[in-house]
Amino acid sequence: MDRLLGEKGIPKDSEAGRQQFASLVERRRAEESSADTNSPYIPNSLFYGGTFNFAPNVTNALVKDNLFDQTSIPTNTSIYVTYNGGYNAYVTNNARLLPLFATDQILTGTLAYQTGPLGNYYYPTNGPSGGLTNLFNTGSTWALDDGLFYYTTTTNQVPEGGTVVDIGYHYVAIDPNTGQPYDWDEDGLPDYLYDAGSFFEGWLFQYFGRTDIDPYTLCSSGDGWTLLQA
Ligand SMILES: [Ca+2]
Ligand SMILES: [Ca+2]
Repeated sequence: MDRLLGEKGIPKDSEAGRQQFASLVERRRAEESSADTNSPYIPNSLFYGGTFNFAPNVTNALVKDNLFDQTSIPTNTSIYVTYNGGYNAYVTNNARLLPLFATDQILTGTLAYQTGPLGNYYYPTNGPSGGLTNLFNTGSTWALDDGLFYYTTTTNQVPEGGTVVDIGYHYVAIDPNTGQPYDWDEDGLPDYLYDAGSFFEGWLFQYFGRTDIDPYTLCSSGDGWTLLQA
């Protein structure tokens, strides 16, 4: 896996009870089961060729907003019944994850990826119907909710911002003026490291190194002081 994302776009290895990643898996075999007792959580990835061997054994395993570009997908429905899916895109006449979801997309055209500053799988901003441009704003939720506010799928580097998430892999958006990730508040910290322009989350990240805590709660030392006071 090339990239691990937490809910707020902050890299992390794992979270209690589930694996999660948004990845670029290029011509490789990905095995996703719940054999380690974690529930697979797989949003916004590109599986380019290769094999996606999915056998979750838990109904809350999530696979959404991914692009499977001619990926081999073994049929494992003798192992699992269903999963939290839909909003995945496939290329016509290729295997799909079972069971099928009505919200899945079948692409019928050539997938004309473009090379950009961080890789080779950007989408063109314009293109024929049935291709990559079909994936714009067709995901299952807001980009913000997937921690992708400052990420992009396109070579023009326009961040997702407040739009519906695009299906597939995202790169950190690069500010054309600086050649670096956007830093709109000019604090020297790339904005993608924290969430959606939230200065509070930026502050949490700066002082606590994480955003999933409430500094006003009591700290664990038992002295009755909050994390801020401790
Ligand atoms: Ca979008
Ligand atoms: Ca910043």
